[in-house]
Amino acid sequence: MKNVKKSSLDELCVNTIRMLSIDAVQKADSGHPGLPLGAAPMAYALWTRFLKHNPSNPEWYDRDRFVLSAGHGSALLYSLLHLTGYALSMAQMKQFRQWGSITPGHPESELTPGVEVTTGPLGQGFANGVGMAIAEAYLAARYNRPGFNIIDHYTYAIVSDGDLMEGVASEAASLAGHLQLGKLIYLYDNNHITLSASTQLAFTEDKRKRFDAYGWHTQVIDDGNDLAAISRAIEAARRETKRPSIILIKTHIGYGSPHKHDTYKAHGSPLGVEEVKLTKQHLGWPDNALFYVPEKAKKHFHQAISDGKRAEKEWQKKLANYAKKYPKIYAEFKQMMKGELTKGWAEAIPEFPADPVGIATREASGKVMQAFNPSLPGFMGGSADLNESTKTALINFGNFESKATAVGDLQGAEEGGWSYAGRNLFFGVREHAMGAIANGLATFGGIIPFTATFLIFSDYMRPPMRLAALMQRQVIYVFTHDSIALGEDGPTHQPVEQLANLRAVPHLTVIRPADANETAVAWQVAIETRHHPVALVFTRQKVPTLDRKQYASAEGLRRGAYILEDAPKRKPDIILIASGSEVGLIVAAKQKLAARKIAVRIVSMPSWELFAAQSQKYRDAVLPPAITTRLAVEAGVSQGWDKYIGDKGDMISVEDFGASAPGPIVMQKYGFSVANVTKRALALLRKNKSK
Ligand SMILES: Cc1ncc(C[n+]2csc(CCOP(=O)(O)OP(=O)(O)O)c2C)c(N)n1
Repeated sequence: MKNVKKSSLDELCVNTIRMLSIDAVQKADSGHPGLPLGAAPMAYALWTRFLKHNPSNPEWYDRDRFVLSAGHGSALLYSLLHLTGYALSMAQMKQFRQWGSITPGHPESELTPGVEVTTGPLGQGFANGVGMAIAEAYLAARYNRPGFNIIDHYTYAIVSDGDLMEGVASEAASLAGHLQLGKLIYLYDNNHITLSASTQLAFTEDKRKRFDAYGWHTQVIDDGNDLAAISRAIEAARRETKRPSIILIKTHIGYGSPHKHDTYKAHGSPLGVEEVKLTKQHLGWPDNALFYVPEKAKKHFHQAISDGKRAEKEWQKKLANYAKKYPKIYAEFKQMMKGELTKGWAEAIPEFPADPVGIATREASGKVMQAFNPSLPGFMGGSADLNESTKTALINFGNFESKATAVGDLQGAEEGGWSYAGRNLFFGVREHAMGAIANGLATFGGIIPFTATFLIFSDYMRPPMRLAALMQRQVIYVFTHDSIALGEDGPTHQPVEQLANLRAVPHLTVIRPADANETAVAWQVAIETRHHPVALVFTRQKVPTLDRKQYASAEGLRRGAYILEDAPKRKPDIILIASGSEVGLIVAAKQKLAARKIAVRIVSMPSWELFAAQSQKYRDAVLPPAITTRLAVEAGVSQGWDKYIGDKGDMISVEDFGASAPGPIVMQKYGFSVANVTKRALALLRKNKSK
C-alpha cells in the first residue's frame, strides 16, 4: 500500500471524496466504504477532467451520462454530486441511508438529482449504459446535421467485479461490442475483492481477453491511484470511435485503511470509528475532522458549476442556430427532448371488423404498431430473436446497427437501412440485457422503448422489469404466446404463473387484451403511460374479433375491466369474468346459459392494475358486491383472483404445468372449453343456491 503523503491539489480532492464517503457510511453505521476508498481516483479523474455535465441542470439533454453500476458504492456517487455542486447538500450527506433522505442505500434515480439510474442489483447499470449509448447513437444519427452535432456525448460507468460476474453484463457487453458503440466508456474497479471473498475463489478468467473477444477496446492500468495514467486511458477511450471501451484499473478495496485495505471486510461494513481515524491519519487527513471539505478542494470541485453552465450555454447557442437552419427537424427534436407525443399519433390505428374466426392478438398488435409507429420517432425496440413470432418488427424502419457491419448474411434484417438511424433493435437471444438496455433507453428521455419475447421468458427479464417499475420508466414489454394454448412447444414454453408474477410487481401495468380491438386500445394505453412500464400480453392463437355493435366498446379496456354484455333486463344470476383469449369462452358460454334462462353478465378484465385505479363506484358497478356468484376464467394460476371472485366464486385456471399437444387440445383438456365453462357456471349456481 502506497502511503500518500505529499498533498497536491489532486490528492487533496481524491481524499476529500474518500473521507466524505467513509464519514457518511460511518455516521449511518451502515454502507460500503471499500469501493469509494479504492475507486475515488478514477471517479475524480473522470468527473473533474472529462465529464460534460451541468450540476445546475442535471437534465441537460446533451450531458454525458454517468452510471455507478456498482450501486452499493453509493457514498462515492453522493460525494461526487455534493462536491461538484448538485442539489445534494452536506446535510443530505449526513443523512446517508436515513428515512426521507435523498441519499438512500443504493442510488435511486427518482430521488436524487444527478443519479441517472437506480443501481444496486449488480450488472443492471452495466446494461443500462448500453441502452443510453444506443439512444445517443440513434438520436445523433437522426438529428445531427453537418456542423451541428447537437447530440454528441459519452456514456460512462464505473463497474465492479460483481457487475462483470453477472450474466446480464455479458449479454450487454456482447451486444455493445457488436453494435460498435464507440462512445461507451467503462471504468472497471478491478479490486479483486467482492462481498465475501477474493475473486480468486470464483472469478479468475482473463477479463481483458474477454472484452477483447466481445470487440471492445481494452486498456489496463496497474495503479488505480495514477491519475495521469487514468486520464490518458480515458482520452484514448474517447478517441476510439468504433469500439466500446473498458479500462481495467487495478485498485485496492478499502484503500488507506490500515487494517481493512484489500480485504472484504471493507466491502460492506463501516470501517468503525477507530479505523476511520486511522485511515485519516494514514492518508494525511485531520483525524478529528468529520465531513471535512477543505476550501481548496471545494473550490476545485465547484469549477464544475461554472464549466457546466458554460457548456450548456454554448450548446443552447448551437441549438438556437440549428433551430433557425432546420426548423422542421428542430421541432421534432424539441418534442423528443420534452418527451411529448406527436399530436394525433394514434389516428392511424385501425378498427378491426367483427370476425368470429378473428386474428391472434399478437397479429393485431403488429398491425397496430405499424399504424402508429411512423408518428412516433422516439418509438424503438425489438425482440430477443423472435420477430417472426412476436410480430414486432417495425416494417421499413431500418436496423439499428453500425454501418460497418452491413456485410455477409443479413437474413432477418428489416427494410429501411442498416445504420444507427434504424429503429429495429436486434437484441439477439438476450432477454435479460434486453430489459436492462430498455431501461437505459427509457432513461435517456424521449425514447419509448419496447421489448418483445414469449411470455414464458418474462422470467428471464424480471430484474430489469422490476427496476423499470421502481424507476418509473416507460418501457413497453410485448409478451406473446401467452398461455398453454400455444400448444406443441409444451410445458417449458407454456406460461402458467407468469401473469401472476407480473401482476405482483408494483407499478407495472399488465394488460391481456381479449381481441384485436382491445389490443388497439391496449397499445394506446401503453404509449400514453409515460411514467411506468406496461406489459402487453398477447396470444399466439386466433381469437374472435368481437362485434362491438353487440358488445361494449373496446375502449372499456382503459378502465381495466368492463361489462362486455349485461344480463338482459334483470339482475345477473352470475358474473363471468375473463381476460384475453378466455373472453371468447365466456361470450359463448353466456349464450348457452341464456338458453337456460340464466341471467349472465360478462366482464372482460384485461388489466387488474387499470381496474384498481378506478373509483370504488365504478368497480362496484362492474362487480356489484351483491352479486357473489362469479366465475373467472383465465389460462394461468388462480393466485390473486380470489379478490375478484370472492368466497362464493369459482375459477377455471391452470394449477399445474402445461403439456405438449396441439393448443386446442391442451386448452380443452385443461377445461378451457365452452362446455366446461357452462358446466362450471351451472355447478356454481347450484352450489350457491343450495346454501
Ligand atoms: C444481483 C446482485 N447479487 C448480489 C448482490 C449483493 N452484493 C452486493 S455487492 C456484492 C459483491 C461486491 O463485489 P464487487 O462488485 O467487486 O464490489 P466491491 O467488493 O469491490 O465493492 C454482492 C454480492 C447484489 N447487489 N446484486
